[in-house]
Amino acid sequence: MPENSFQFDILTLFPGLFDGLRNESLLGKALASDVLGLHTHNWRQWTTDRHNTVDDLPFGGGPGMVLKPEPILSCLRELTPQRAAKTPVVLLSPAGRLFRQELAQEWAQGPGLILLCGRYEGFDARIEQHVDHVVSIGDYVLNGGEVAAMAIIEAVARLLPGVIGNAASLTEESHSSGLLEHPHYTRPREFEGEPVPEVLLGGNHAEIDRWRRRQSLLRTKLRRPELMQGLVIDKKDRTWLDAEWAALQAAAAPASDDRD
Ligand code: 6GU
Repeated sequence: MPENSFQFDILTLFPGLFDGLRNESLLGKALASDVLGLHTHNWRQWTTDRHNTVDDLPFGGGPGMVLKPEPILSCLRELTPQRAAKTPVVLLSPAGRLFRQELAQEWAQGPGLILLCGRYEGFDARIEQHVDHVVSIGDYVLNGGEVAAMAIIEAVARLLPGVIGNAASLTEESHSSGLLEHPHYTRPREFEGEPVPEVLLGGNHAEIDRWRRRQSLLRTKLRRPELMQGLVIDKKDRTWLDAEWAALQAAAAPASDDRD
């Protein structure tokens, strides 16, 4: 394994689900160039009974099956000595903490990640004492952790040196600054009656920067108001945002004397 490479180890009962990711352009290139390693481990191979049982009925009753702890832990114990001691072990669960960009940035410092993907109703809870993080990718339920693991792999891998060519696109994108990114436009100058905002055609970069920063603020306030909490906003930007917000409110809700 090359010194400067980042290793993903995925514990899953469905390793085939990761084949698409392996062949995808950016990630596929990074894998081929040894910047990245992606290894899947099917813990069914660590079962010891002749039916290779990975799940069992829940104590206390209820629907569904629970993933037995023994084969997962055997698999994990065989893997961890082969990895750097500080490699985080992450269990994927809709009952986890929310995965966010800051965590992607922290994990991208290396040396790798070990991701445990569940299926069925979940893992036996006693697995949790053997992991460093329990993480969810959002407030909805997936059938298993694999798609969530792929989201995390992509979010982390694209921050690694040598995976994305353009470093500026990493600092300017949504969430890296705590705000949503401003809108983008390309040709044609007019599309189905909608023109590109005039300021972007003028070549005044100070004006363009200001327009983009303000559009970021407006978009974030509209779509993700909770991200505005604790944000320090320049006084002129604040005045602009408040006026723009008031205009939008007025357009959306006609004054009461306009109504019948
Ligand atoms: Cl990490 N797993 C599952 N099964 N569902 C999820 C999730 C994870 N994150 C959001 N929904």
